[in-house]
Amino acid sequence: MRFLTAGESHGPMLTAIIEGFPANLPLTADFINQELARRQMGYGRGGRMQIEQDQVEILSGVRNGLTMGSPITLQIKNRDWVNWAEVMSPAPGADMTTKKITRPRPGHADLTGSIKYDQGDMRNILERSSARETASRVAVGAVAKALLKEMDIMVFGRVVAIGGIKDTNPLPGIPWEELFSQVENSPVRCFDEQVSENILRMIDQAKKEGDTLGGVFEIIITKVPAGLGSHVHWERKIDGRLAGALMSIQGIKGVEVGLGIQSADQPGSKVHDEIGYEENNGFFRYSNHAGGIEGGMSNGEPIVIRAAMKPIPTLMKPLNTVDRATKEKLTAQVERSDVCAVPAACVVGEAVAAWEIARSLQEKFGGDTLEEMKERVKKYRIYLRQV
Ligand code: EPS
Repeated sequence: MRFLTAGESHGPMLTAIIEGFPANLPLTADFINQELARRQMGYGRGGRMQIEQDQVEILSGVRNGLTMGSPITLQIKNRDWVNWAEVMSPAPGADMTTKKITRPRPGHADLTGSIKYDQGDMRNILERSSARETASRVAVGAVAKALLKEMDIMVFGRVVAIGGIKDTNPLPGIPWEELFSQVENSPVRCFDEQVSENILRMIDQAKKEGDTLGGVFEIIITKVPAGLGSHVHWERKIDGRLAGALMSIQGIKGVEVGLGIQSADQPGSKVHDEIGYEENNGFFRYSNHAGGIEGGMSNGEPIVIRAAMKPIPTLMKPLNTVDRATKEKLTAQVERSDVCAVPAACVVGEAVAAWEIARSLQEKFGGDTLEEMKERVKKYRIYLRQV
């Protein structure tokens, strides 16, 4: 299973092609659109989200609401394109001056990208490095989620910190659905209402000061059978794959699994999860410090991974920089942008994690059709309860 995305932030559209997905999976544009809408929510977004109302068009691979096994093409139109048609035109004669960028933003792909690809106009870099691209990945992740749903696997994210304001409470011992629905109702995807409110104030303050905020989100994946991924070779380790997927989201600077960095501070007796056995239910762990992954494999406990996003590099009160062409010391270019996109990144985190789980599931169980895959997963789950 693989996918490619294409498209510029202010180009006509974003496109994704998924290849290797099983046939007969129920899939509708409505289901994908719900995920796209979730990504667009979140307090702290800028003017662009008022313009876009992301809607997917399924252009191939699906017929009569079911996948056919052939490549699936997804397309999301950029509504903002009408305002950029001359600037972003692929034809010779495009307007190359009105929106030209030569003053790179510290922390952005602008400068290094423009040197690497030798582009005098850094717009040619930011158009693709923009987190607008994540809309495509959320659409792809929605397809993966549709497959996981068939196996009863749920992927969900919550924000645990923004701008240094943290929800330090452990995961509340309530049913997942309850936790998820409370998170879904928070404008910053935060479970704790008081923390949510403090974060809202913090975002308002940052906006007033022309600044931006980063934060941390947590992805929880439930009912993953033990044994996805493998210890036998580096690129098959599921923690490596999930971490790589999360790190590939724009702005992410750190990822941890379970206790993560903290596990380095404590003795083994406090870190490792003791093993239990229940007849007819199989092996389990008494705690989940490992975040559901040991030896590069899922161990049957919920997978819990966190990712840290840096503050967005486009500051309304810009930092110092050097002009690409004149080498003059100036302040960075100011573009319309967001103050905080951590809640949106959290939804993107769900999508990329869902993809990696779906991919690992398909590697273990194979199957050209949904029925084959489901049957094999069902049998394996019986084995896990009896082993
Ligand atoms: C982004 C800058 C802003 C964001 C954009 C990511 O876009 P614009 O320059 O058009 O105002 O809104 O995010 C999206 C468009 C999106 O769909 O998430 C950037 O520079 O990364």
